[in-house]
Amino acid sequence: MYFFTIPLVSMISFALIAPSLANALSTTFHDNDADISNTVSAFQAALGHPDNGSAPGPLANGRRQINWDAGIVPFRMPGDFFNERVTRGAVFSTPNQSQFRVSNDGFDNEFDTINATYPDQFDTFSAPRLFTPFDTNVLNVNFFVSGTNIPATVSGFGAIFTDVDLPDSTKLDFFDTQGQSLLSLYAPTNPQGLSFIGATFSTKRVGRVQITTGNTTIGPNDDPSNGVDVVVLDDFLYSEPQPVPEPATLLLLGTGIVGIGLWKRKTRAIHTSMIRADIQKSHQDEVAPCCIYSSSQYS
Ligand SMILES: [Ca+2]
Ligand SMILES: [Ca+2]
Ligand SMILES: [Ca+2]
Ligand SMILES: [Ca+2]
Repeated sequence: MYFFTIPLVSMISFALIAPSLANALSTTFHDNDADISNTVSAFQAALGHPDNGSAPGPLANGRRQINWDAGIVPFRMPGDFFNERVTRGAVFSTPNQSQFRVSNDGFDNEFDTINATYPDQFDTFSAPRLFTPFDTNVLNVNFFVSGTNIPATVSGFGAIFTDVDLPDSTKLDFFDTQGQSLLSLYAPTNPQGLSFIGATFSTKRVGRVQITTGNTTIGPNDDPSNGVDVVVLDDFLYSEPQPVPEPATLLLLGTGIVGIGLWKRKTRAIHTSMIRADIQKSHQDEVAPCCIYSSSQYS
């Protein structure tokens, strides 16, 4: 069942309003349908087609996806694996410099080497592998022009979670390049099943996404009746990472003097300058996420 929360916007079909909410107010979707694939497909369309795979960026259109399932993805995965080895423009980090883990069918199936009860709790959207931070339940996703160290932003990001038992345990926090919060989005519960949440933004660019998986590090038994909710991740989906414009170009863009065709690649130092240049403008903008997607799937 879909539940819509659309402040000041009439309640109409999710599929119809998703592409038409540019500059509109925030919209939330809670979907308890038996299958999240329709919601994921709609989110893919909102991000753009095609799936750009591991092609060097930036590309004009399309999206990137990570499903962790290829054999090349290591069991103990470095945070920069999906920009250095497989070029998809996403770099992961944690507050405590912890490692990341990818499960593996046959050995460590759904993280059963960490806790033998986990296969009874977790499910996959894309079989057979799942993903989790280790020694923490919080990770950050930063974006780069695919295959480079050029910082980038995206217009949308979504992730699939498994075994969300508690309504306030699992979320995505979206930030712009100045670290300003754009949106905090909680995952719907679905014990032993799949939950999907994602958002696209019409006027804002996302510089970082913070993912909170449950309310504990992976390791203990999942025990929501006693407040312990272990959650792990499957697929990530996000729009093509685009380079942050240079400060001078950004200011000119603000006056309409130059067009997007004049945007150039930039360095980290320029990125920092641009952030300062854009702060005043940013504070005046309304935070206006275009479309929010949320669903859960029973399996
Ligand atoms: Ca399972
Ligand atoms: Ca997978
Ligand atoms: Ca559970
Ligand atoms: Ca759980």
